[in-house]
Amino acid sequence: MSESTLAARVVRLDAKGCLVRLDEPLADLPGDGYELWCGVRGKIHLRDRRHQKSPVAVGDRVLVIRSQEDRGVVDSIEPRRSTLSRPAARRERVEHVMAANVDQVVIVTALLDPPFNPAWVDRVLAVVEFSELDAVIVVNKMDLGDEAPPEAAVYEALGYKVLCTSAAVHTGIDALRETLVGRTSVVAGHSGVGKSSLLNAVQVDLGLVVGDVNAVTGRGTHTTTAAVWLDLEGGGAVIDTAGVREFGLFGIPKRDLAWLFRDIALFAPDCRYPDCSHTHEPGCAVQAALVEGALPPFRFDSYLKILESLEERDAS
Ligand SMILES: Nc1nc2c(ncn2[C@@H]2O[C@H](COP(=O)(O)OP(=O)(O)OP(=O)(O)O)[C@@H](O)[C@H]2O)c(=O)[nH]1
Ligand SMILES: [Mg+2]
Ligand SMILES: [Zn+2]
Repeated sequence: MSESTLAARVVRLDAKGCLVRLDEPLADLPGDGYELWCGVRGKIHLRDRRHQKSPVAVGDRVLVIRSQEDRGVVDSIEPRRSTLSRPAARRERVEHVMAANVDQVVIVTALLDPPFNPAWVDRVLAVVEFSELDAVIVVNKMDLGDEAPPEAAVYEALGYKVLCTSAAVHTGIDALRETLVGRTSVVAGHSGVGKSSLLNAVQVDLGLVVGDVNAVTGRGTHTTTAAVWLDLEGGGAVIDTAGVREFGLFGIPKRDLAWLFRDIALFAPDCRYPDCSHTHEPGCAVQAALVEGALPPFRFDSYLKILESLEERDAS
């Protein structure tokens, strides 16, 4: 056979293309013998071009063919164990797979600078639940205050792991490392919350670039631009993605939304109407729970906000 295929994983996706890391090194390959920039076979592009932004995602297991000394081509993609997706920019119905073959999403927030934003956490949680992945919530920059935000206790009560950390003074880093080792994680969080700082603290040799928080806007400066796969000592890997401003909701049907909120899902079966939207219907058990104080108002607000955005999507 003139063309032999090589097993590899997609480890970087950016404007330059797709970088794969081979399972077995090639002696005559420049660099460490493992890495090859690849194009993607036409047949893969054609298969699903209208519904997916890119045919490959970081984390994909692929078979590649070496086409030149330092170039290759992705010949096939193995079926994915899981995906984390969002709608493509300006194309709501096109899927942008941010990462493939992931176990968990580490939702990184900051206590301050930028301020803790539970509505955004709830949005990501909905996507994580829909993708059937595990979620871990990290509250970073704990050095800037004395106490975790009150919502943290709510998330813990719902069964999510919450870690309070400071990359600056190195607290909670061992617990974070323990959570990451042996699993494939996507790190999601707004620009400037300290994702790269935390990963550098977990493992010194990752050498990720740390940016400044803009003094005027209080936002980060989007230092990390590509999606990158990072191997961890002791096993497992982390996918560091560009700071996501809006964690878009891809493919979530409106009627499923309530089931993605663990607390709302607890009350919803007792609503009078099985298709209750929990917004105005009589006999709504979710509304009743809200009135009784059994459902935290911020969770219900997050639900309403997302429901509205799904309604807008469906109307467009
Ligand atoms: N006080 C304090 N500052 C921190 C902490 N962690 C990170 N920072 C600072 O916050 C700023 C942003 O940190 P990054 O690690 O670049 O943030 P990021 O989330 O990777 O940002 P993007 O790559 O833009 O998405 C830097 O100035 C860091 O020094 C922390 O625990 N406490
Ligand atoms: Mg970063
Ligand atoms: Zn209801």
